[in-house]
Amino acid sequence: MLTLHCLAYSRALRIVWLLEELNTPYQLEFYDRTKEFRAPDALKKIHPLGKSPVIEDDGLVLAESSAILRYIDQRYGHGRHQPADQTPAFFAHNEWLDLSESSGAQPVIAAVMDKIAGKDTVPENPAMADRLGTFLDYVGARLEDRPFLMGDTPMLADIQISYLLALADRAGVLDTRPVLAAYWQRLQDQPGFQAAVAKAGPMAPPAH
Ligand SMILES: N[C@@H](CCC(=O)N[C@@H](CS)C(=O)NCC(=O)O)C(=O)O
Repeated sequence: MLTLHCLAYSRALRIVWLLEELNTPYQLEFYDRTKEFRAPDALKKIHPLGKSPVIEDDGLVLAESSAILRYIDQRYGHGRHQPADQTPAFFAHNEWLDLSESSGAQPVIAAVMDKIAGKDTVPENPAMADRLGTFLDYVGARLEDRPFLMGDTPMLADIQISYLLALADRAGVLDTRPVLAAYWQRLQDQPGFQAAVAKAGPMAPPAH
């Protein structure tokens, strides 16, 4: 059976969402954060990077949430959370799926860390604020005329970006972005999201 190594308040919630939605049997190994809000050393025994999510399945050990989502969707979901292979939509979806970790994660995490540190402006660093604005503008423009990134149905890219929206909301940066705030609400309304939070707790860290 597939094992998911899931750190509290982490990107691993994305994987729980997909597994719950596909009804795939899995074992959840749950890890609390350290006092410094880091991953415990135990995760380094599973994968050299020592981060979460990581899965083990049939001898395969896989890190990186986008790679894990693709693997699970192809192996257990017949690729139903991605557009048909080799179509323009398939490649566009790859861009949206990869965007979260490549361009979105760093400025969003900077914003939430500065918020937790009590800074007046988040993110405090102007270059990071600029990158955050570019990322959120791009996602917001995409959602002007569709409920989810690829149209009417949530796909892997929506599951992937949900973690960033949880953090952006926690940082308060959705307060002035109604299109993104409404999208974040639609994601939270998904049964897979709700099942994931019920199993593994919230995505964003608590307020104190
Ligand atoms: N790009 C990786 C990032 C993995 C990552 O940084 N995970 C965080 C949790 S959200 C982590 O394990 N942090 C603990 C630490 O670095 O000590 C992915 O998408 O899976």
